[in-house]
Amino acid sequence: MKTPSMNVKLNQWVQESAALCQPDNIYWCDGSVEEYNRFTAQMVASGMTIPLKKRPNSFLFRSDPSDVARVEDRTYISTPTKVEAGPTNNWIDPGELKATMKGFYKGCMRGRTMYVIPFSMGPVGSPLAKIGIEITDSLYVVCNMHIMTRVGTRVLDVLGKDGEFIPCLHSIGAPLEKGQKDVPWPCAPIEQKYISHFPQENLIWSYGSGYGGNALLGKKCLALRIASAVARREGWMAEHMLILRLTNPEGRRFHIAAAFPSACGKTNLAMLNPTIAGWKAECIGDDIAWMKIGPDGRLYAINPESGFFGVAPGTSYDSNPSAMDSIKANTIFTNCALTDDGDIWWEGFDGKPPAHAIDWKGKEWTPASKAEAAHPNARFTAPAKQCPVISPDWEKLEGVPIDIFIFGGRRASVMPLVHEATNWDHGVFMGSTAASETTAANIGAVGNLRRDPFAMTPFCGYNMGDYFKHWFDMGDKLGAKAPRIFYVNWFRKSPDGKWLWPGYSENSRVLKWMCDRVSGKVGARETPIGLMPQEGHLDLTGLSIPAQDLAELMRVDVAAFKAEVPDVEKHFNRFGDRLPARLAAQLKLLVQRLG
Ligand code: GTP
Ligand code: SPV
Ligand code: MN
Repeated sequence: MKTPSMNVKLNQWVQESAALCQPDNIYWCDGSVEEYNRFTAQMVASGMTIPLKKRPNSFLFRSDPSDVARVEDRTYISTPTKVEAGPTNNWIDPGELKATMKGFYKGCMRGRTMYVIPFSMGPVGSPLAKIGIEITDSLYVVCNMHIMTRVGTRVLDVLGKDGEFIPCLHSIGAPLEKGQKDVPWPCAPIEQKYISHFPQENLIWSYGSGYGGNALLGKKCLALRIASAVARREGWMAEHMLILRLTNPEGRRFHIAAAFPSACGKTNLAMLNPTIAGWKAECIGDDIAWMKIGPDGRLYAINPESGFFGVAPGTSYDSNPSAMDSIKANTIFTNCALTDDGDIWWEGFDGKPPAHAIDWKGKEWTPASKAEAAHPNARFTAPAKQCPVISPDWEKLEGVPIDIFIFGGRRASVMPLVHEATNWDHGVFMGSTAASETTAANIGAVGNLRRDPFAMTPFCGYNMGDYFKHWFDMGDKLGAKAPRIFYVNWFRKSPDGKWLWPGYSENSRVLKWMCDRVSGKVGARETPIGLMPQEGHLDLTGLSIPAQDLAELMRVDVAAFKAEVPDVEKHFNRFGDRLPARLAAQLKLLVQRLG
């Protein structure tokens, strides 16, 4: 296929990639509905996907059982020196990594088509938007990119003859020899998977996986790892944050950006359905925020994506009705169960489990089966515009002004429901020491407590010590206009393992307290770890929550916090002289306050 682009660099890179990967054909994606329909029909015909009778224009994919989530162990930040990648990233020398990967890329698209996907992260024309070009040999990736990003010819128009783009080379790593039959989900074995980033060159090379953030390169690779490195150089922020707008009964708007680790509640909070009278919520984004200081000195955020790649299990009309309404049609499902009447199902779905289904591995399933019907990291890919509570301003070119930052994670104990930072430095300390139990969003052990600063451990494209410093620099620039910072934990459990807090839509009560703090309506009580709601200020109207559960949710376990200080010290020590002195100072203050 002839190139539709006038961009010299782009055409050259496509030619070079084709020479290396040796595809049978090259296809340039135009982003049209016709193109999407043609590709899904092609995948139905080849047996790669199953059309769902119950959901118009929706499809179920089953991945290879070895390729079900991000692979942090195989993800690399390849900077010229190891120290630039820092202690939280895997590092291989760029020359060595490129040589290894070129070995794999050589001939890797034989028997397949190479698709060229021009995409924009951010609304086309936004001052914050960036253009990427993904080359891939996966049609699943092409169709997902259609939903998750803005794909097509208009991106090439913006790029013009000499515009800048971020090259993203992807291959599933499964060439087809002559006469070889394809499988439904081709991919390479784990030890051949590489998710590589070259931040100095704004370059992404991914090999061997077709799943999620490993393969949809606009998301974690571009919009977080590469963008975080660019943002630091250029003085803005790329964060693993949802964005939502809350409007109080008087009509005042608050914009909230919250960073929770993967599978810790961003999509759910982003589509919040407030249970408190008179408050309204709108969704702007559910996973990533790009933020820049505007002409008025406030911090403005855009959602660089255009779809949701959401965790399926646990999603229901009960927990997240807006997500359920977003996935009624035009949705790609991956690793969900298939019901006999042609719908999807997963653990935590509304109503009774189906008497019979086909599980995510394609095997017979009944409620008596030991195995899960859906993989814990099963996902839906749905257009953001289908969300009933999407904000009319979600594609505003200049973004929305952020009033509140929230950090958090999944912790069965220690962390109370909510506390507030006393100032920016304290807030950065809270973000930098955030900890959470690991989830199925990454291949590896689930439920291990780890430090996950700013929910960015798997996504920071440079030395995290420098990233902490960048947060201080941004705070210094924002001054009095900086967002207020809070920390939440929806996941505290009772000794017998039950959630103490009802969560989901009831989280609106906690957000209300934050907004009331920002508008000066309520005071707070000081505790050794920060500011907390005074008696009666957390609106619990209509909620019956046992007094002892509430007490536990709000308890600052001083002994437990003290016991964690050595772990925080160990965590900070990893950064050596890259740890900002202001963080060490905050730790000292905390230790003093804990007594
Ligand atoms: P990524 O897409 O991986 O970044 O995840 P996410 O942060 O968007 O998490 P998501 O909202 O998809 O939630 C992940 C899991 O946590 C789902 O199973 C939810 O049902 C569950 N969850 C979300 N919010 C709450 C909450 O307030 N309380 C409890 N107990 N569970 C929650
Ligand atoms: C996450 O793991 O934080 C996700 C899913 O949002 S993935 O796109 O696979 O990274
Ligand atoms: Mn995420």
